[in-house]
Amino acid sequence: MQKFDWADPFLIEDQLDDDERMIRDSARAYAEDKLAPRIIDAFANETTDPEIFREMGALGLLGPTIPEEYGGVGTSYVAYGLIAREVERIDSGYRSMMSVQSSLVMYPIHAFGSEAQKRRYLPKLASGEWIGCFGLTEPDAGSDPGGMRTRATKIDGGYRLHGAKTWISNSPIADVFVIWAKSDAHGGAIRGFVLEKGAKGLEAPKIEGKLSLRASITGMILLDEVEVGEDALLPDVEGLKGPFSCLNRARYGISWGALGAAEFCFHAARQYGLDRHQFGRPLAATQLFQKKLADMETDIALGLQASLRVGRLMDAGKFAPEMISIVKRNNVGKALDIARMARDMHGGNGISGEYQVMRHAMNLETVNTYEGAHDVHALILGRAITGIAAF
Ligand code: TGC
Ligand code: FAD
Repeated sequence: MQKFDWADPFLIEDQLDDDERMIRDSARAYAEDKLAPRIIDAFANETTDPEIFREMGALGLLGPTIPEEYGGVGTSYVAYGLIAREVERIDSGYRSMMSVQSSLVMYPIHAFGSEAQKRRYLPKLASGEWIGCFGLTEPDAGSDPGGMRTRATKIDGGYRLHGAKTWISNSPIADVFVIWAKSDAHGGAIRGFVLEKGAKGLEAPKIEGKLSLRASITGMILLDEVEVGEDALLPDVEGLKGPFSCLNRARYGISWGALGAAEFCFHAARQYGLDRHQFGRPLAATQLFQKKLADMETDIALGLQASLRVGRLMDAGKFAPEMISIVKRNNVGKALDIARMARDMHGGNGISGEYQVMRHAMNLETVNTYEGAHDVHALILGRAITGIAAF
């Protein structure tokens, strides 16, 4: 009989290959040695250290699925998920920085860009020398990006972009801006453009005072008649499937990442319950405490197994976006419940920065909203189940 491991109930470890374990170990060591010591201050002071991109780049953690010829390491989506899990075990904001760069900036340039765009941007994004951001959401177009107002107008030799994007991760420190806009020259279809910092009319002010994801800088992107050359257009995609294809990858990574945060909270609650005595015995000796731990372990184990399955299907080229909606929605929702529960199980200490569980709960509020809000993924699934769009 197999000995039961409370921290790995379904033996995920046995289901990984050597390369995946190696990448996971390297991400875990980096996260523990370099990210964990910074996070309490970074969250408290709302600071983002751009050096983190360089550090991640040096370890091959940025755009890891991109082929080596463009600076990536050409690894699997399972390995990408494992990286997200380790980074988000420390903080969702750090995973956000990594996943925007990888799935929302490097992926579209690789999948839809010209050879010249790939050569110009991907190696510097992979090394972290350049930081990227992804501009889809607008003040009046969040869950419904098809309602965007940003326009690209054809001019001699290129395009003029005008509009505003909001809630954009990394934008105030970004060198490279992937912008989605409705293009007059393409019958009003949504097209992707790659802009660079310093373009005349391009600004990216910081959104101050977030109570969530405070270690990951967020801003707007203001486009005031920004002129770009023909070479800024991503040539190989048209329509919403462009940005949605990027979101598929990022949402999948989030499904792993959120469980990393949940695992941190579960382990912390378990240890707290073993250490803390009330009524003459450890909290962990009470039935209510044990039930909460059992619920946490169950949701994490089921969620990890599901994300691993989706990752294997992605690697085999056999995934459907709705599979990703299931794991993004379920795993983030469960992680948020687990983080809130862990906060409660820590009593008063649960609200202190030192114990970290409340920070995870605050972060996961954002993770539950971005990349398709929890209920929006229910509607994506509802449409697939009934054939009726209820948006
Ligand atoms: P709909 O009519 O469903 O589709 C329009 C076109 O897109 C195609 N498509 C997809 N293609 C690839 N992958 C997917 N997941 C796709 N979903 C749809 C579809 O086939 C169609 O193609 P075509 O060729 O027929 O034109 O579009 P809709 O406007 O009805 O969309 C509805 C809905 C709810 C699915 C969509 O609007 C949605 O997903 N809303 C959520 C918006 C969202 O997730 N925003 C994320 C912004 S980025 C972000 O949050 C980054 S945070 C990063 C971080 O810090 O980690
Ligand atoms: P809304 O769309 O207004 O939704 C509000 C509420 O209404 C939600 O609960 C939603 O579920 C619900 N709702 C919406 N439509 C329906 C419906 N038809 N039926 C029932 N309920 C509905 N975007 C980017 O493009 N790039 C980024 O890098 C990025 N980073 C982000 C970082 C942070 C910290 C945050 C908070 C957001 C970020 N976003 C980014 C934006 C994010 O994707 C949006 O916030 C998200 O898509 C939701 O849009 P919204 O905020 O406009 O909410």
